[in-house]
Amino acid sequence: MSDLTLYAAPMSSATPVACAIAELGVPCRTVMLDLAAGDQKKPEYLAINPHGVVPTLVVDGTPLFESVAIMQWLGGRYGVERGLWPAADTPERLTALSWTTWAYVSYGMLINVLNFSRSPHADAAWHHPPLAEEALRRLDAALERLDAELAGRPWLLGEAYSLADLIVACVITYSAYCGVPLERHGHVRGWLRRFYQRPAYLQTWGAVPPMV
Ligand SMILES: N[C@@H](CCC(=O)N[C@@H](CS)C(=O)NCC(=O)O)C(=O)O
Repeated sequence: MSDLTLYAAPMSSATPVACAIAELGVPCRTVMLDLAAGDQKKPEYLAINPHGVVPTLVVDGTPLFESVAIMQWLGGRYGVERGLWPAADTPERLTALSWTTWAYVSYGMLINVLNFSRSPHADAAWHHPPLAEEALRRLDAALERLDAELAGRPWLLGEAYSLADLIVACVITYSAYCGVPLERHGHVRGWLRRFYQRPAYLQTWGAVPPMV
């Protein structure tokens, strides 16, 4: 068992990682940073994460950053023995890596474009309605592909729930908060509803989101 410390902030990119840790039931110290107060830009934190953002998971003294890398590592290290992550050298491991990285990198990039081009939290000078429209169109097409993947099976890897579901579902939930419509994607909505029943989800977020 490694010594783990998670640097986090409430309702942030660190929350899916906290949820994964709760799902796995591994002991982990949590250090809550106050982002509004700028804790993440203090020299002592920049020494473990030069990007000055949460989350960072310090594993036996070595920092690991980027949520998706942290959760994929947690899967390999603790998930296999708990039946929550596919074993190395299985086709399911490849599927898990594909969809989880897709969610954070490809789908996540489109969420960022959407947010920069229309979010009230982004500088109004960056707002660009045609770009927002195009991002929404591409996000919808991406959801259609995820919906097709989930047709005929309850979870991303088949019959069994895994951390792959947790990782992808957290990104899709965040996109819904950003205003990406899910109505057209019934398999995605059914899968999210199943995920929100997980005790680890309820323990971390406290309530089922209204959008499904
Ligand atoms: N791609 C990164 C994103 C990390 C990130 O942007 N975290 C935000 C919180 S949601 C943060 O720490 N922001 C503080 C800041 O930018 O100063 C990850 O998934 O780990």
